[in-house]
This record gives sequence, C-alpha cells and structure tokens, in this order.
Amino acid sequence: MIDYIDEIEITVESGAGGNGISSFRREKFVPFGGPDGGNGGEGGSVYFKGNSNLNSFRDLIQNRFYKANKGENGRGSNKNGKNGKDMIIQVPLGTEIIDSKSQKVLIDVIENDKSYLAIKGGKGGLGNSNFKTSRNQSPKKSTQGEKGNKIKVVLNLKTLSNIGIVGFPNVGKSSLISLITNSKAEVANYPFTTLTPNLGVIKTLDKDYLIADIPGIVEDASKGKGLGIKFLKHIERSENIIIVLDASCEKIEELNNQYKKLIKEIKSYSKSLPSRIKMIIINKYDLCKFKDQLCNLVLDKNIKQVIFSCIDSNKHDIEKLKKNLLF
Ligand SMILES: Nc1nc2c(ncn2[C@@H]2O[C@H](COP(=O)(O)OP(=O)(O)OP(=O)(O)O)[C@@H](O)[C@H]2O)c(=O)[nH]1
Ligand SMILES: [Mg+2]
Repeated sequence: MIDYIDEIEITVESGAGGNGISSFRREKFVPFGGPDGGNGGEGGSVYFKGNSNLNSFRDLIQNRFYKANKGENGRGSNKNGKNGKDMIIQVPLGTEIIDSKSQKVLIDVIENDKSYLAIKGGKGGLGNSNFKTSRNQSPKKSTQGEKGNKIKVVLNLKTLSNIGIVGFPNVGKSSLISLITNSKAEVANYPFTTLTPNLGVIKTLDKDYLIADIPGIVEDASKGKGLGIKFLKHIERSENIIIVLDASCEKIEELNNQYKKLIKEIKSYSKSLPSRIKMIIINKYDLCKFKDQLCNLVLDKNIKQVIFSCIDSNKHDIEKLKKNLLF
C-alpha cells in the first residue's frame, strides 16, 4: 500500500453561478404584478486548507478531481438561489500549489487551519427584478450565472521544520530524532530504514521546534544513487540543518570523507543549503576506534561540533544536546 505521497497532480473546478430568472408576480387580485425573478446563487469556490495533522497526500490519491457545487438558480417571488458549497481540500503544512500549465507557485500553504483561495466560484446571474426602471416596469431580461473555472495543479510538499537532519544511511539519524523528540521513528541496523520523512517536536516554554529526519543520502545521490536527493526538498525550508556522521569507521580520515561527500550532495541540490548547517553530530562514539584523536578533529571551524552516542547517552547528555541544538 502506498501511504506516503509528497507530490500529486489533481484537477480542481469551481462551481458555476446559478442563473437569474425572469418571473412576474401572479397574485389573485394583482393581474399585472411586477417582475420578481430572483438572482442565482454564487458558485462554490475551491480552497486549500493547512492541516498540521497531515504529512502526505495519501488521502487525495483516490480522487484526482475536486469540484465545488453550482449555485442554485433564482426563483419567483424574489427568491435568490442558494450559494454552491465550497470545496475545501485539506493538505499538510508546507504544500506548494503549482499551476501545471505555467509552473507558477499559486499558493504556499504554511499556516495551520487557514484556508487559501485557489479559484473563486462563478458569480450568480441577475433576476429580472434587477432590471426594472421607470421606463421599463416589466423587464423580461435576466442573466446567466458565470461559469466555474477549472485548472490542473501539482501539489508539492516541502515539509516545514526548524531543524533538518541529514546524513548517510544507518548513521543514527532516526535514533537521534527519537531520543530528542516525541517521534517514534523506525530504527534498524541497515541502510534505508527510513523511506519517508519523520517529523518530531521539541517543546520548550516559548516555542515548539519541529525536527525533520529524512532518508539517508549516499555518495552520488544527486546522480540517482540510493534514494536520490529528492528528499532534500523536505529540509529545503529548515532554518537549521544538522549533519550526523558515524564514528564507527576504521580511521578518522573517513569522517572527513563522509562530511565532504555529504556537503557535495547537499550543494548539488541547492547552493544555499550548506550555509544553513549549524551543527555536526559525530554519533556512535561508543564504537569509535580513535577516541583519543577525535577531540582534536575540526571538520569545519565555523560549525559547532558535538561528539555523541545514541546508545550510551543518559538523560543529562540528551538535555545538553537539545540545548545545543536549539542554539
Ligand atoms: N552502537 C551504536 N549504535 C547506534 C548509535 N546510534 C544508532 N545506532 C544504531 O545504528 C543503527 C541505525 O540507526 P538508525 O537510527 O536507524 O539510522 P538512520 O541514520 O536513521 O538510518 P537510515 O534511516 O537507514 O538512513 C541502529 O541499529 C541503531 O540502533 C550509537 O550511538 N551507537
Ligand atoms: Mg532513519
């Protein structure tokens, strides 16, 4: 079963406005009643609504066509038609709504519970009572409702988070997010355990920090190796990026290599991403074979570097790391 979809194309259509009608009052003792044709109702509009409980477009996969309702036609006795029901499509925060034709981003859904108008419904037509003038007391004229609009849009999810975690597969990224947040990310001793992004939250008194853990990046991921670099879009909007390295390697030089390779892949996704790297966590310290040399290793003098072990850490270490992370 497919349960994670971060890009999908759908068609959305707003409702047509109802027609105004032409009608005349017919009452028992009023043989020539005036015009009383009501207006048509407005067509329903299409909205996208941010929902922080969603993290993918899984619920939209069944149906690729979303249509708002038509407005009702007007009726006699000056009764206006009811407005058509709006179509409200719930999407995760960080969803870009892109016009398939022009490739322009129409909407960026970033606020929870907020509805963003995508296409407005057609206006209702006017009933003949609107056209009464001193010279024409019995106008027959009424107008039709406006048609609805139909567009194809691509929904592209770029997860919103404060901190994004990046590293090679199996280095302990998911272990880390499970330790420092409420996330129950799957952890296992093989590469590509994580196939879809995990989100976790660190709550502090004044702010909630969203942390994103994404599938591992390998050398040449930008050329399609491993799972590729497409998942980097989920940390593209993270204010801060954390790199996790694995110290269980044979030699200290390998840490340098891991770091350089990661930077290369991140750069090939976006030149501006590396400037947001705020911390390097050298994980699996418990398995490190060159502990005495590790304290002197400086991978990048501008970036905070922390030696850590997800397996051996105690509550105090975790709290200290969290404080460090929140800068
Ligand atoms: N000894 C030791 N093992 C660790 C440490 N951190 C994580 N592990 C183990 O390393 C393995 C991989 O951990 P994950 O957290 O799944 O790694 P990941 O980076 O999320 O891996 P992918 O999702 O595959 O990219 C698991 O067996 C963890 O238990 C550590 O500090 N020390
Ligand atoms: Mg993982």
